[in-house]
Amino acid sequence: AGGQDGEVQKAQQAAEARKEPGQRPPTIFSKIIDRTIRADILYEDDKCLAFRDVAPQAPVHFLVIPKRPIPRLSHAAAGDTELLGHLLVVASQTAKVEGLEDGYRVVINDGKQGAQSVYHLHLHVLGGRQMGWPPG
Ligand code: D5M
Repeated sequence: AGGQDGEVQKAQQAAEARKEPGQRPPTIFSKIIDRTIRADILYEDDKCLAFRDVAPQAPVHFLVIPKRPIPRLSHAAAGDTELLGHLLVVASQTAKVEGLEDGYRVVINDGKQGAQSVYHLHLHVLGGRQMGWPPG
């Protein structure tokens, strides 16, 4: 025990720590999709889900996520074009249902500097108050 085995284990742990968060396995949003955990769902179809954010930053704040888990926007590929367009259309339609006729903000946080915390791509839709610019 110890010696070489310990070195191998240390190297494996270091490799794991270096991994991008986006390469790690399923997130809490997968559990919302499969109904393992509860969410206040506003819209669902075969490709996506919209639900209220648990920590709302505006009077109306919901997320739109694809059911197929793309970890982050920077991992999106040409084959995701139609799905990403669909998410925007669902964001717009759900905003309408939520009464955001005076406008709203759509945000995608990507990676560390984008302040992404859940590595399952999601659109934030925020409304019901005046937004500022630039964002923080
Ligand atoms: O934003 C991730 C967002 O996800 C953040 O605004 C909180 C929200 N969140 C986290 N867990 C839940 C659950 N369980 N339900 C609803 N909303 C949730 P990001 O862009 O990654 O920083």
